[in-house]
Amino acid sequence: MGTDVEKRGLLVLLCNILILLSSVSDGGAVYKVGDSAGWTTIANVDYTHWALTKTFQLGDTIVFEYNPKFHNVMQVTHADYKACNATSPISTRTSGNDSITIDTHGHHFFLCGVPGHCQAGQKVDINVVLHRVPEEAAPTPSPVPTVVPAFSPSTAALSMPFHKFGWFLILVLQLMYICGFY
Ligand SMILES: [Cu+2]
Repeated sequence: MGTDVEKRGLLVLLCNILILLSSVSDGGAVYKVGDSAGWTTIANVDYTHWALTKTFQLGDTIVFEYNPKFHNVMQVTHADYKACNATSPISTRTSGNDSITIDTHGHHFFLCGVPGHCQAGQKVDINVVLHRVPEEAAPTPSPVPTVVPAFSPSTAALSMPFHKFGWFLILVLQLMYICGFY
């Protein structure tokens, strides 16, 4: 009986290590803004709607793909986002293929600084929430510490970007554990 308990304990430990490893090493999901249309004004993409269909998490990468002759990417404040003000951006990108890794919670506002483009809808709000709770009232500027839960992959699945292979391993290990394989 003693060895059985040891093995089960080892298994739980292994699962926890897997959870930690996958949450640390996983680069996160990659989202191309506007999907196949990319970052443009001609395709009439509703970027607000596009962003709302995604669940952004810490470590996710946002890719802006566009023709740099006609567009750019500026990260701006909420006020400048609302006003389509491109005169005082936080940062500007002009490569035509810009990858931005989101590593803080809250809203990240982007717009195209070419005159008229933001007004035409070329603006997007990337909002990273810790949990899917309504918090439209106030964006959170300070980063919220990520809590690594104890052995509970089912709840962790809702809050962590997981590598699919890591999840598969955990699932298999859990099944083996439940079925008394060990
Ligand atoms: Cu533009």
